Amino acid sequence: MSLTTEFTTADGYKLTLNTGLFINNEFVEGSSTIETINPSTGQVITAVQAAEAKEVDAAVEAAHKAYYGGWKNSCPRERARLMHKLADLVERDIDELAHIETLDNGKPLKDALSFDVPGLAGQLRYFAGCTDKVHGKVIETQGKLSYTIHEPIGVCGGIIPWNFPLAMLSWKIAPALAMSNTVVIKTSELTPLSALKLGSLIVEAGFPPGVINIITGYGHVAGDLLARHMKVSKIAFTGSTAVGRLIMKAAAETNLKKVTLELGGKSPNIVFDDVENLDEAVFWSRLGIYMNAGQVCCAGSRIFVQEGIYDQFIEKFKALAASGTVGNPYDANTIQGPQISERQFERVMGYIESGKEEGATCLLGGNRVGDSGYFIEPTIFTDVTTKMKIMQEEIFGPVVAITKFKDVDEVIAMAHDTDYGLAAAVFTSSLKRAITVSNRLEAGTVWVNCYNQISENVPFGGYKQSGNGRENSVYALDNYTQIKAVKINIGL
Ligand code: TXE
Repeated sequence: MSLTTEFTTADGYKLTLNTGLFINNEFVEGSSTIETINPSTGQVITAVQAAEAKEVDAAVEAAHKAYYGGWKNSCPRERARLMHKLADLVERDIDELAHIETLDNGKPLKDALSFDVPGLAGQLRYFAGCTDKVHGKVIETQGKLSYTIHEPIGVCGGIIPWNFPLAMLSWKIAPALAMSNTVVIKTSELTPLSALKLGSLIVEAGFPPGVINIITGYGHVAGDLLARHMKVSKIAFTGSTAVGRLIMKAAAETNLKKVTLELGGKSPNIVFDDVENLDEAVFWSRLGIYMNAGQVCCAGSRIFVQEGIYDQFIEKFKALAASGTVGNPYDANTIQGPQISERQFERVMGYIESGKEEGATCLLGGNRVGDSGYFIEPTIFTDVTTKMKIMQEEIFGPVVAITKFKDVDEVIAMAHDTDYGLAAAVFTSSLKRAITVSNRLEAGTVWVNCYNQISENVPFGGYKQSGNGRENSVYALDNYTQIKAVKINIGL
């Protein structure tokens, strides 16, 4: 059976897509298949193999064998060499990887080229540099020599979403590999293709079989099996808060594997009337909500604007939001592609309806774009109250709610009126205000005079129900190591 499919993208790029499960450095058949859809057209791209119990077991066994067969005690310099080599190959094949990402996910090709694929290479290189920089401590204790060692954990599972398939994969594999763990990644059933392509590069880079395994499958089947597997010692999840709870429960009911979660958000973006440059605040605020068609966990979906500049902000923001091209993601002018699936499209449209029903004003958009694919107009709601559904729940689409505020206390109270705490932003020209408001905000990231600026060397993660643990930066290494204390009696 062939485990590849030929495909030509809308801009004429010829692709050979891997469709097998990547286990033990080989592409293999699964127990069933899943069709993956091009969200720009609604048409099937191809069917990929899907993992069920047998294949999840095979992937975990491969990772387990690779861990005890040498990777656990591998030389840091060798791990770094392999990770840099993989990054080289990712950079070599950036066009191909970006075309696959755009095909399967719908994001503008220029975004995949400038953010997603370089992000993957960047993660690999950053964490390659960490392989030989994690040390224990010597601790003074009377009559004993005490020291600590940071050891790997073992087989690490990663369950990733569809909004940034390659980037999310890299957040899970790079720190794990650097710290001598082996991995099994379950991609989203909606976007399996780019990760499977990476499988070929993993073999070419020379990683030993079983160190990195990539499987596709349904969440409630393959994802649940991975979260419950007794030989998986740690699981990292990015996705919805509802499934995050299930992952924790699965871990609690089985081997108490370590769990890190990166979940949803309803991030506040606060614009004070002392901004130095209103156009810049509008530019960043637009990027904050409409990037990736609003399918970003830290999207600035609630904008709070101080009353002195409210009318001006609304006018400029509406004009800018209306100006971008929504459509074919391979077109260089396109700023916004489709929602990922029909289900997500319907879900976002449902939120737009609920906003209207609850009495908010739909100032811009609110409609489907075109008659094929899952495109939605950039949408703005005003006249909102904090208890409306569109102010409380993560919409995960190009929909923003804009609210007027008077002073700092009022806006902090409104900003905190949500279960989430992933990110926030403050626009102001006052250093004091930037710092004091940042300090008060309950969020894992606060951007000042910018938005959605994420890098591999700065930690990222949530307060409140947006998750636990931090990804990116040296903080992420804590998730992939366990500390052993050794105490030697030296008889003094
Ligand atoms: O997410 P799911 P969905 C939010 C966003 C979006 C909503 C629903 O609000 O509208 O979630 O999206 C796997 N055990 N985010 O339904 O289901 C699934 O296969 C184990 C925020 O697509 O959480 C996929 O690999 N795994 C977000 C992954 O979980 C399970 C990104 C995410 O899918 C599982 C995506 C189970 N029982 C959605 N059920 C972010 N934080 O960036 C599903 N999965």
